[in-house]
Amino acid sequence: MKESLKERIRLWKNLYINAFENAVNAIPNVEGVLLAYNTNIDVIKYLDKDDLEKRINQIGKERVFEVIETPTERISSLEHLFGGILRSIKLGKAMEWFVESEEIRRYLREWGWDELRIGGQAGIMANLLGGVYRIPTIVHVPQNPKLQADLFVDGPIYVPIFKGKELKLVHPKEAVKEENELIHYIYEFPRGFQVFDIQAPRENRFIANADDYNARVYMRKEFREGFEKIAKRVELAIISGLQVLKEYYSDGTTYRDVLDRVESHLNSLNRYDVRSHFEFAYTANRLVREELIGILPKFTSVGLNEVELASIVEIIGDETLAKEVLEGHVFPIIDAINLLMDETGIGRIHFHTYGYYLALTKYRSEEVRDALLFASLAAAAKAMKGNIERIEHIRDALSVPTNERAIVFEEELEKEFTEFENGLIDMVDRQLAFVPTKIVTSPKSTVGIGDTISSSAFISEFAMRKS
Ligand code: 8BR
Ligand code: GLC
Repeated sequence: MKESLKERIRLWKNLYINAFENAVNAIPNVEGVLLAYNTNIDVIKYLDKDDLEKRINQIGKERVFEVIETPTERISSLEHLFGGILRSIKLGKAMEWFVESEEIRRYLREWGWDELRIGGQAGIMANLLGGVYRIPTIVHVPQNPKLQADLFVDGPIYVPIFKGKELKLVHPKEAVKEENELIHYIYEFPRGFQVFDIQAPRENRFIANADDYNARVYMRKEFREGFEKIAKRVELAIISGLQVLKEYYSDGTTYRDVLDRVESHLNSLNRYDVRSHFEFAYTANRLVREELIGILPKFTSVGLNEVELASIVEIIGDETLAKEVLEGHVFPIIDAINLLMDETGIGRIHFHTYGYYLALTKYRSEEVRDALLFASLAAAAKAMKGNIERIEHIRDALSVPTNERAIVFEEELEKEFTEFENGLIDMVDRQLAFVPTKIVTSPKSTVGIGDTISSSAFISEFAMRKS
């Protein structure tokens, strides 16, 4: 059946409204979720052209511009810092470089910020799942200083602490310690942002990471010694923060030491039948990336974007397919996620990109699509507000227009797969779900949208299938 663009948009509008109701009604069914491992403090600064140009002129524009072309990927001087920021603006790409020098860390503090937010995938998801969806949430915090604890919203958000031999769950604000402040300085810029002759092709951010704990996936004692007890208290787990691992560290340990611990956590989760999702952030080190693909069979689900999928295809597929995935066309992406499922046997793959999401599952269920639609509303709310505070903010996103460009993909999918209906395609032993997303024209900020998408889809799908 051939519908006009207008009719298709109207059909999706109805699907969106139903999905929102179904998800919101089902979410209270989730009894507990665990989020590990990376939590930090995000300080957000919205870049100002005059301020940035003045600072760059002071240290010498030429040397900064050299870094744009030959990126250092780490920061030990002001040239590296500003070169990184300008490179990110020029390419419109998200980047995260580690700050090695104490002097630069002091400079960053003095430069100041506009907003403080909880950061790290685990931290961000905790405020959403515990604070907004009101699901009992246990979150790993490598350090728990007051500045960070105060950024957790009120609600059923817990960190485990030992009282004698007993493991207790308390809100992070009730477990504050004089520990380190793990700060990530986030420099956001809008599409079209101009500095010297450089213009941002799209909105994005540069992150200067001044955090020695998450960089090594530090796990606090309660997680090292009490993990079994933690696993028993939850139905779902979302694991993130492994993207930073390096091949080896100066004290002789390697990524393998961390991954052994992660695998033992996964074994515990699987023993207690806890469904687990892995949030696959961009992992620069190829060997670590290979190892992460290697542990995917232990997970129930994985979430990724086009850059992350392409980086996986470089390993399990070939360069041509990796390139096609990056270009964002839907058919190579479908080939790539099928390949990833063949290689790892994982039961659910959630792919998200600007304009549409896909989910490939080993089971058939309309709830998979509804969960993607709900996630798209949550993403639009996050883009609009920066912080989602109430479920009503997500409802408000129903009025954001549905991306019309993705409707072209929908038509192509319909031509290719005769079975295609309401975003669902039956692929014999698998189901593919496709949804066009809501796109906010001038987002407030971009950080944390990916985490919002993956966690909202994973938990709402589970909740709806449970009810
Ligand atoms: P990553 O950080 O994992 O790339 O996730 C970002 C996701 O946020 C994109 O895949 C896209 O779906 C979504 N997104 C972005 Br970026 N800008 C958006 C906007 N203005 N409105 C809605 N979603 C957006
Ligand atoms: C990375 C960054 C962190 C940010 C998060 C958002 O983990 O280090 O600062 O909050 O991404 O997804």
